[in-house]
Amino acid sequence: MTMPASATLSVAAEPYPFEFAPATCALLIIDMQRDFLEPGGFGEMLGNDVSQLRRTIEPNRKLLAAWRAKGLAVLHTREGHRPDLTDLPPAKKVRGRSKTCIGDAGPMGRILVRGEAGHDIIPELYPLPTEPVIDKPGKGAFFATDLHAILQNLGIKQLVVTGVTTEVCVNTTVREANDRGYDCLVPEDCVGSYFPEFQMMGLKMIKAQGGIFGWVSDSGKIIAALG
Ligand code: C5J
Repeated sequence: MTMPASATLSVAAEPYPFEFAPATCALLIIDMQRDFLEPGGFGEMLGNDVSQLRRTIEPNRKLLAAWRAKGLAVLHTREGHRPDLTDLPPAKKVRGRSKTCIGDAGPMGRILVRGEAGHDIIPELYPLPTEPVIDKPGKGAFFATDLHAILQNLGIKQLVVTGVTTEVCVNTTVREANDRGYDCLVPEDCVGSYFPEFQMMGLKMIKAQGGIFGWVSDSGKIIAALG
């Protein structure tokens, strides 16, 4: 069912209720990629506990289903680089001094390289052909991408931002979106970090100081508001 363009809904959130018009609010799902989330992927190979991210899959699946059922805008992002790595800053390539780094052979193909199995989005949240997929070379989804142009063309003013990881690509994207004039709502059960303390602080930083970067709620409250 498509929402009437004029509808305004309210979601219980922190620091105060998030008022949004569904027709001009997009669901932006950040980097739910196999290499970050799947057992045997690059994230786990680095010693991370992927269960901390995998708990976000089911809430994201339910929120995505509700968003799609209302005919609202959905966009997905993937972090990764061109196969020739010409868009990979040398500083990003060597950061971490890991033996295996971006562009090298990993458990699911070349790490964070477009077109490789590990770079793709997990099957549970796979994009529909009608949903734009933003391939981003950085942490923020607005850096070196056409995301802002697409959102403007769709008439989007507000974003529900989900995905991984809370303190890196989700936080960076919310900050970039905030500076471009978008209101951002982050459902805490739909974002994940390998590190519980970063999950908590990443969310606190968004909603602090009267919502300096945005609002925090949970998927159940958003789905209830959608009706
Ligand atoms: C994301 C990362 N997606 N942690 N990337 O957060 O490197």
